[in-house]
Amino acid sequence: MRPTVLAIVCMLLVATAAYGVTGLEATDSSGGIDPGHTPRTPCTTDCPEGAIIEGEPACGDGYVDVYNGGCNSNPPVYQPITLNATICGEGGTFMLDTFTRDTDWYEFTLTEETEIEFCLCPDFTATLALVDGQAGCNPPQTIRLLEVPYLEQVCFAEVLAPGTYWLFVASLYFDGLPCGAEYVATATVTATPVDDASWGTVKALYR
Ligand SMILES: [Ca+2]
Repeated sequence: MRPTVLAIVCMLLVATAAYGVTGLEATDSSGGIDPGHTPRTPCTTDCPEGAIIEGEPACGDGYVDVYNGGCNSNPPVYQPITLNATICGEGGTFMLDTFTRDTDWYEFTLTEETEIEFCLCPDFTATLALVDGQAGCNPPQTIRLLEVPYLEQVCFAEVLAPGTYWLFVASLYFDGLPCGAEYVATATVTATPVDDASWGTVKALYR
């Protein structure tokens, strides 16, 4: 390969990698999509009563996400949720200059340390991620990044410090998924922090 051709190929590879970061396709801080999470249980995308309806316009060729595309929108835009949320959303892939995918970013803010369980049941092969909003978009700082199989529910739990976080749901792939594919995601508080007074209480017992 001539040097000039090699240089062009390298530039393309770098450009592709940069796009991947923006699309949350790149590796997270732990080195990549984590395939090993359990439990995986069969599920349906029937929307439970009382759930939040995502409400994003259906994607399709030429679609520009100004609704909840998070770091992939310009300017970035996030869909606020309150915790103990069940969200019924939709995903898909389409053509926008190149093959791309609808990404959905849900934002919540914690005022105290909180343990939260996140679950996703998609009717497509999906990416589920938790992103640290404090760090912004350049690049997004991924806390967890999971592949979720078709019609299987995958969950994970995290203890999170006060701050703003983004829950990310999208097709794992950038093409081949007609828009309107459904998912149900949940974000459930499972524990609030041990009371600040507890250590003081313990010390009081032994002083
Ligand atoms: Ca979206």
